[in-house]
Amino acid sequence: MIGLPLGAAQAATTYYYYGTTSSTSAYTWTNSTNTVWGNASGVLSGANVYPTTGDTISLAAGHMGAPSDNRSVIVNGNEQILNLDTTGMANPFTFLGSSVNGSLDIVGTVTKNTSSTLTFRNNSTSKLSVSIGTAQVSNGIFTFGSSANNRINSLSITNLNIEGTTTMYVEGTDGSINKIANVDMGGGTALNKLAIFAYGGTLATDTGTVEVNTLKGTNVNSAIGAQSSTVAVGTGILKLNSTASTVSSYAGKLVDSTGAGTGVALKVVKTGLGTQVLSGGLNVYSGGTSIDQGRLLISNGSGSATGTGAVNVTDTGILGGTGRSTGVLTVSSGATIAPGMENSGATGILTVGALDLQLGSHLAIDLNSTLGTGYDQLIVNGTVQLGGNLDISLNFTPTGPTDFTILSNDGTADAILGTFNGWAEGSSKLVSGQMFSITYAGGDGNDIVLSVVPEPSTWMLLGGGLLLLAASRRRSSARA
Ligand SMILES: [Ca+2]
Ligand SMILES: [Ca+2]
Repeated sequence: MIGLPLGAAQAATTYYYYGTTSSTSAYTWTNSTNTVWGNASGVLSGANVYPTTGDTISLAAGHMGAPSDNRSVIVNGNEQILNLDTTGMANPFTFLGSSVNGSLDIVGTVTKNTSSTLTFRNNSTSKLSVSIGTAQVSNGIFTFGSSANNRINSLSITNLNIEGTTTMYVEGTDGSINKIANVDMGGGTALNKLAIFAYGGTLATDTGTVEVNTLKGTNVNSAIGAQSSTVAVGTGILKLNSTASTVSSYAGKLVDSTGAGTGVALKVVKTGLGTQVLSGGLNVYSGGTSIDQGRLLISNGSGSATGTGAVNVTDTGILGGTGRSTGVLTVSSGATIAPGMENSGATGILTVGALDLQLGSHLAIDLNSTLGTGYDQLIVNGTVQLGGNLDISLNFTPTGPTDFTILSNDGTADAILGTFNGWAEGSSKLVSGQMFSITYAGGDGNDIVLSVVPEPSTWMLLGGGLLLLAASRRRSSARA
């Protein structure tokens, strides 16, 4: 970012764009009485800040000719705008790359609240990088890159709030990562959309990425998806790079196509040490989910929070929650499945597709009580292949023989393949001072059941207690 100009505080002024023709041929920026800056060639040029601290430039109606006119300015160099207000904007407007690679830094707020399209893009021969402090979008189309030949070189937004019936497009160059630190898809029920374009979409390997630190919103009709301007190949990647210690929750949809244009696959990648919750039940993306770092919690009551594709938990990633996922689930060495919401200690029932718990991976099970959801359970719809570690956290004192169905394998026919590391069929082990035994043929025949095994002395005490209780009851009934 370019530094703000220093100087004495002054009253904020709004400057208006007066385009005299369509395209880029001539424009001026004025306040109500004076032409303040601008030039005849329609270029923001040189290392400039337009206007000064606290000022806003406006693309308001009444200053830009007929509503059908397309207006644009070329960004030629590294330019800075403080605020951009499109209240009342009636014309499509474009900030356009020039013959040299340039940047546009809008350090304050962009307000986008009319149906006219606001575009930022490269031209066919050079690149434009855009950074924005806060973008408040509540109407129309807000687009970065507009076609296969006119993408955006890079995009960085600190805070993005999308509300209303709005679509935002991001089409970066191949392999580029566009960053939107905090995305809020808003509340309500409007059909707002964020579309991530796969670069050109002409090759299967083409990708476009939007990286997000926190993704939130309670609107279940919000949609984040992948698109292509040409043909349906390539992948749009939503990277959830959650900042450490942050927890954000998104209730909207994750889809292959947001509806306009040709669909390509959306892939979701979880990185960063923080937690992202996905609670929507209408996620139908097909590009798969990779959880490489931090925690992805799913809490959907129906459908599949992770779409239809495969789910891979790798490195130090954790998949948890109380929701449902249908894709084939592979957990690599170092990675963890932990039913229940939030951090360790919470219990819940997590439903997943076919499970491959590989050597060195972990299934973390909290035992907090004997009640239905008082202990963690994994429901698997599909095959179960085991080789990882079973990590038991015993958080209460069992008072007698107790069974915990920690993994419910669908049906009765498909036997579990393999065992947890160090837990052979029928074996017993001491965990937190308590002896447990395990079977992989429990429940209806193919479920994993962990049983508390009282020590012989405990049995005797327990047996004695029961005798005393029985004697006490006999005496009580004798007195009645
Ligand atoms: Ca748990
Ligand atoms: Ca079963």
